[in-house]
Amino acid sequence: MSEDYAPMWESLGMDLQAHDVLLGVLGQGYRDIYLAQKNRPEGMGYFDFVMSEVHGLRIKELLDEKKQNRKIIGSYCVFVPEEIALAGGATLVGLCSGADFAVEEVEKHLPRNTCSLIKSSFGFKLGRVCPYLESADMIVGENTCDGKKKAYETFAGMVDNLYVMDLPQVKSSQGRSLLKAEYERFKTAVEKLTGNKITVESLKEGIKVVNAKRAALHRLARLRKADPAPISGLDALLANQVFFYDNPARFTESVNKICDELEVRIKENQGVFPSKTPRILISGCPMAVPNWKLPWIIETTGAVIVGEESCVGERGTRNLTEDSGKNLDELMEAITDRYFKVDCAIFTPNQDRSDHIVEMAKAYGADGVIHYGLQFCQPYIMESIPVENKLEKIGIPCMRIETDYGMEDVGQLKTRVEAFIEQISD
Ligand code: BJ8
Repeated sequence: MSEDYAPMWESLGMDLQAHDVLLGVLGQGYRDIYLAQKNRPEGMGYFDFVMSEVHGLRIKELLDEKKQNRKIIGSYCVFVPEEIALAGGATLVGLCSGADFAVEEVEKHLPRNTCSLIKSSFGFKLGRVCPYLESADMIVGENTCDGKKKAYETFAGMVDNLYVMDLPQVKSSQGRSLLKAEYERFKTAVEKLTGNKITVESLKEGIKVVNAKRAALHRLARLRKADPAPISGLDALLANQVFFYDNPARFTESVNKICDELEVRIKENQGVFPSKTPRILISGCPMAVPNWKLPWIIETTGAVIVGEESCVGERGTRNLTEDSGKNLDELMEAITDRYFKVDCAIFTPNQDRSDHIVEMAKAYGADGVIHYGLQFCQPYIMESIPVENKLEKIGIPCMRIETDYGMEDVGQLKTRVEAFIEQISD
């Protein structure tokens, strides 16, 4: 990091010593996993910079925004509409965490058999090591899986600015009405937080900005259909992760720049790995920074990841929001329509998700699907069995993996991934 950010972190009430340890691990992991890759697009230099400054410059920018009276909203789920936050003059940042921290302390508040993602969010709060969390003026929790919704009850006692959004579990007309009502309630809460009234113009602008971000990722996704693959799955995952933190306009521009470069690569038949490298689609739980374990294992074992059916990936970004509404209600309806299509495994039944996995496997020319389930994540692990059955029935091999954020199972995972790659290479 180019500057001394210690005073800034201290002003946020962070534990500097613990935070140094975290940054040390993160930096080392990034060097070993990301910078060790070969043939990376030059445009990834931007994301290397973002990662090197992820707790530095970006936090400084957010604090500068706060000085200008802009509010920061933190969120743990792709169901929280960034369009509404932006329209109200707030900045939305993702808070999900992809590393274990303060585990002993966390297990005083949560049962051991809680998924790593939830535990990590608690660990980052209890350890006081997340400057995004500490900068947020409002933290939005959502009633999705049982683990999250019960965890927020405890979390409410650890922060003084938790806002809980209720979410439907069934894609019925009642479910849609609930989502719409909750988005209206969120709109009012954002207006109260920022003191700004959301207007047709500001909401249209918010939709435009978020659509542009998503469209850039759609373009990147389409380019990954090429063989040889022009970008590694690790790098594409990083772009999907940074989506949640970066300044939206700068993010869009940076992803589009990489896409320009990839188009040239494709024309010149240059790949990040040789042509005919086995192609994997990853499907399942979201992978938050710095959870790169499984993609790193896959791509150092002779395969390339060509898509992510995940909330940090296509499930989270796949649809744009219609922006032709003429009044606030029409625009809020369009936002509701867009988010109601997100096929998170908390929904029942959830046929759309397995259909989408098949569609993605075919579209990206995947030779096989690796289903990634975080240990103790009931919704995704439960769905992984019918997903596997469906894929196998149409001749797409699938392997189900259950893991956590620990590194103890790396050897065992590598052996399984190796066997799977061998199977799909035949
Ligand atoms: S829309 S996937 S971001 S809820 S891994 S905490 S499900 S036990 S994260 Fe998610 Fe929103 Fe759904 Fe997407 Fe629970 Fe499973 Fe843990 Fe999970």
